[in-house]
Amino acid sequence: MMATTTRVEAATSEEYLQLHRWMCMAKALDDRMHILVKQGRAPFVGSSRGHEGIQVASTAAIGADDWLVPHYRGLANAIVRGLTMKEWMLAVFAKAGDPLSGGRNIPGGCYSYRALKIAPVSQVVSSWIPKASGIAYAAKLRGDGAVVLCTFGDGATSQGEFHEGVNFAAIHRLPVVFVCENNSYAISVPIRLQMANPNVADRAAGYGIPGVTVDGTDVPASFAACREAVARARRGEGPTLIEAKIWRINSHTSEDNQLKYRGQDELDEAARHDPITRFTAWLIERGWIKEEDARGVQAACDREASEAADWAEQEPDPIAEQALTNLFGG
Ligand SMILES: Cc1ncc(C[n+]2csc(CCOP(=O)(O)OP(=O)(O)O)c2C)c(N)n1
Repeated sequence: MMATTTRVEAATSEEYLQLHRWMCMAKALDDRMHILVKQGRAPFVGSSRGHEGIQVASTAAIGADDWLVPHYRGLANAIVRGLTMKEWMLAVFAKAGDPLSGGRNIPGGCYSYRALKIAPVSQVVSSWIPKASGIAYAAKLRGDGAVVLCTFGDGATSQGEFHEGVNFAAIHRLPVVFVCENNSYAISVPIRLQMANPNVADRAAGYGIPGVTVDGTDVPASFAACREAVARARRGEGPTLIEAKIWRINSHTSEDNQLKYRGQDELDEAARHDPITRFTAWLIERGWIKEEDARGVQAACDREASEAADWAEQEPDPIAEQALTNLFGG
């Protein structure tokens, strides 16, 4: 049931420009966090550079009443759900007002946001996949029409929970869309040492569900594939496994130096597959944005990210006496 999606589903120029702005917001926050880490002001970045295209496409394909079960690299997913730059920076500086974890976790690593229907993010690779199927099972039992979007990396598909979660969703025809953001690496382990299949989507056949491979740096194609899978889930036809092939532009995290296992040639190639550059060119080609206006959007986002950081840094720290609040059930 392997298919390659290249068809462009009609979306309005306004929708596409909104996707572009969300991608620029994610890049601005990502770039700012790297600066803050270098300055010793922030602890850590798990970069989403290179992932923004598929992240905005998949998340824009679901609605406000649906659920997002993202992986830890899902900054652009959270932005599409409504997370603001100030909120993100409160988390980066582990401030009391951080709505993600109350300043208790590494930025983006482990959090949830109930009001935005973002289910708990975990560092335990692939542990969230059966949970996504569980949320979809609950939605089906309740008949509330909600769809669950579950995202993960290629490395996660080597874990047992991937098999258990996808298999369960397939058997019960659950309303869930699995999106594998295949950046070809699990930290330093290349995908050829993870699996013998050329495509993650090929694995879908083993569960009896459609598997779709899409170029995750192609935003219109990714959006079309995700909307189709969401519509299918909403019709009660069960899950789809979408594999978005992308390039990881930065190191796995700010604790990692990818030059130890990737050559400069490969990093240059990865930089040429920046989904923001590609999507901007696509928008310009259609006359939907001018080059200088696109640069202006990014510059405005960069300014906003910098101001959000300066603001958040001055916000109150968590109270020491409450360090264990909300961590353990009583
Ligand atoms: C169960 C488990 N094993 C190992 C790790 C260490 N670890 C953290 S991220 C990661 C790589 C995951 O790669 P992938 O799923 O491809 O996602 P990516 O980080 O590339 O987006 C590993 C092995 C972990 N957090 N959890």
